[in-house]
Amino acid sequence: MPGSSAARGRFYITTPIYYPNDRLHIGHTYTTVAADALARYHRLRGDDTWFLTGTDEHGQKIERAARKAGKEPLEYIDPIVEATKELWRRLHISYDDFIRTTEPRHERRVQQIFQRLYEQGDIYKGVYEGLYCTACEAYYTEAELLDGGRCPVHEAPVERLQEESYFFRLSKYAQPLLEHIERHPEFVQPPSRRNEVVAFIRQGLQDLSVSRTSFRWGIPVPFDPDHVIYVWIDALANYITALGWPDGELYRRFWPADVHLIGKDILRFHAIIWPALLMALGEPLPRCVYGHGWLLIDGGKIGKSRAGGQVIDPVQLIDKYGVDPVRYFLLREVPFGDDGSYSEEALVRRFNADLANDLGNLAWRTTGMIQRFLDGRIPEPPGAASDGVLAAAARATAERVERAMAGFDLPAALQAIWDLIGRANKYIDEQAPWALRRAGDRERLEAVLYDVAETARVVGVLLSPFLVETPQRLWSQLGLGPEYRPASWQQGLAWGQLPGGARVVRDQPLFPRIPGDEPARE
Ligand code: ME8
Repeated sequence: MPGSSAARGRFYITTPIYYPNDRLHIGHTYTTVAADALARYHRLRGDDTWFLTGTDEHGQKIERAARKAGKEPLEYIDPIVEATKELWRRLHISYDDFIRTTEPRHERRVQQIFQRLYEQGDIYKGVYEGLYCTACEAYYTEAELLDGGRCPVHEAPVERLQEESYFFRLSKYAQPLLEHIERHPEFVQPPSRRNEVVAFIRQGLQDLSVSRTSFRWGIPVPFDPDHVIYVWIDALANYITALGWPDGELYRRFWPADVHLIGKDILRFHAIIWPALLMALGEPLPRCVYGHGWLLIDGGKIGKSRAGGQVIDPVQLIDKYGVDPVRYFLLREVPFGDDGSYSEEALVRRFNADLANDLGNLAWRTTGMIQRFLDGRIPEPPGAASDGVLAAAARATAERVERAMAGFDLPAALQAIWDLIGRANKYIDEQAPWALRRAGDRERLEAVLYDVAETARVVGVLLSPFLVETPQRLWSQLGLGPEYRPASWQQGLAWGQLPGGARVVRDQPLFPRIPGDEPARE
């Protein structure tokens, strides 16, 4: 990448592949927007980056949803997958590949994985009897169930199933997994999730049933087509089938993944079953499985089909507030890793306090003063006339953001950027350009306004991984023109690039305040 001298890294990030049994909601949007911000950040830094998302289309849950709608599975799924892609388009999700598990490129390789594990003895045939939750596509032990034999995730009754089944020798991998987690403490994050995974493995792992005969909608076991492959084996494999495992060019380039970003609901699948499968295949393990918390509404997890529960349609939120306010709210509101509440009121509060007041005002005041005091032209870079305060603050902020991003802590990165915005607003108050003007101190006036405007430009660069329209709008107000794009993160952050003489454009505030601090009326 031109302008970047830093050594290039490599970055492969994935989201879960979502079930297209119903339209996606704000919870799926949360994970995907977070992954997008991380992918954009690494791309901007010049890292060779791959961002994978997709849909998980097999299994009984999908088969039942389709049947209920009187449709064939694919006929039922296709429009939901299209709506999913449309949602990602509206949010400017910059994925490099979208995998559907019904694609031949995936099905063929899942069969190849199953075959190989069978031939080497890691998969064997037996009989399974257990308590099964269809919504989770998972068996539970008695101890894991809620009172009354109900699923701990969906709180609905589980079913007793008995079937001939193939099993994966998960038990064999308990010890190697524990050793791996010990040697690589960053493998499961955040640390609270690591403790949960370690405690679970220490109880001992049972072999896992990995085929089903009770329904047909799945990938057939290649050597025994009465069985379909368990949907979680099918689904987890997407992270390598999409790269062309075992010998595709992308596979060699990007595996192992740097991070599988997921919700904590599917942590055990990703931090236990998936690495055990990879160990059995002799493939390297992902560097990190990051299990973030849940967005809650009124204290409950948002469900696609929670009876009576509210399901928030992200498209409506984008229509009402714009794409960047929605992205910003999701990335900023909840400490990453923790659970947090979603509400439209909170979104409006963030909009008014952070976007309209802090960021919007910085741009509005800066361009306003340049207009009034300097005939609308950016002054020349001040050199020694600058006190260097904002340049130093900007440099320190970039370092804070980089540290936060290395730990996947997106809210902390945004907090750092907002501290810089706050510092610049305070600097305007302290330096009082209007007083410098009255005193006729032209040199200081120009130096102060240059530094504030340059800080706003840098804020645009820092925000580029997170927001998709605002940086350009901010830069155009500073007279940079619609074509301006920093060549890279490093190049964009170099201080003093705002060209003197450019004419500021003061058309409208970036984020007009929403009246009343309450949800706007339709
Ligand atoms: O589990 N808060 O798909 P899924 C935060 N197909 N994140 C949420 C959320 C909420 N309230 N609700 C959903 C599956 N998510 C499998 C995955 S991967 C090989 C197979 C996000 O459609 C979060 O990332 O049920 C969660 O893990 C995922 O959506 C579950 O999506």
